[in-house]
Amino acid sequence: MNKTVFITGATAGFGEACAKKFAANHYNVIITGRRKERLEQLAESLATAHAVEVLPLTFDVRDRGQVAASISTLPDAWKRIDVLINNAGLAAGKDDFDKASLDDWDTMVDTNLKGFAYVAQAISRLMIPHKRGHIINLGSVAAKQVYSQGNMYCATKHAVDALSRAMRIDLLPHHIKVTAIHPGAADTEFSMVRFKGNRIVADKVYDGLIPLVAADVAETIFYCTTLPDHVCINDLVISCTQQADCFYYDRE
Ligand code: NDP
Ligand code: 8X3
Repeated sequence: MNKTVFITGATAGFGEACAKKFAANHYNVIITGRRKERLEQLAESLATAHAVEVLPLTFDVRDRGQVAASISTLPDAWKRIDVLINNAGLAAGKDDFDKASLDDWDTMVDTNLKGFAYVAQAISRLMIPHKRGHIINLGSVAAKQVYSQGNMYCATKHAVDALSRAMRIDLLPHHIKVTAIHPGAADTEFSMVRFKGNRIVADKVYDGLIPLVAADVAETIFYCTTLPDHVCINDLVISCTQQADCFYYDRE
């Protein structure tokens, strides 16, 4: 019988790449995000290419009513979730602390921290009766360091780091693995979202780099799920070879 993976933020970037990777490896896939059309297209292409079951669910992780309703009304056949990829998130803006937009801050806190936690709690409750499961949280190198103008984004990702450690402790008696993945610069829609569609500024992030791409991160996430039951990668930082950390790059 196929295993089941539940992926937030599957309409783009890491989430979409994970959906492809897990489907190609015979997982049934629950793909979620706000952009319904993209989810439906992805669902169709995965089901056709890999002969797996795909369930698209449209909801906004910031809305705890939507999160609860979407997860509590999963059909019974979809309630046995083996892996959660808790990935939906974003940076909104990159500004000095005194100039940053409060709306941007609210969006990041509501998505990266609160929405992240709503989903993790709801899915952990489905895993607990089975005494197994694997939660994979998307942090960032910004969960480990704070950089200029990264203020609230870095704070939300530090919170992901803290909550990953907290989940690992509280879910230990239920045999649920918790892995935090912390990527460096990866060329997805992330920078276009952060810089609100400004292509020139967005592209500068990857200037002179061969950056990570979404498939690199999906491969790594998938690898973490292939280890024996008694082995868990708790915390993993991944960057392109030209990036040492948030500050040191070897750009061409
Ligand atoms: P993308 O912008 O390519 O994808 C982000 C995904 O998150 C989209 O599918 C989007 O779906 C979803 N999302 C955003 N807001 C919400 C919301 N309110 N409700 C539901 N879904 C939402 O970014 P990445 O794939 O690069 O980023 C994925 C994660 O990885 C994020 O948590 C990000 O912080 C983190 N990360 C990214 C790095 C990078 O350099 N790219 C590096 C380190 C970490 P939709 O808009 O359809 O709702
Ligand atoms: C995304 C990577 O360096 O922009 O989390 O914070 S960075």
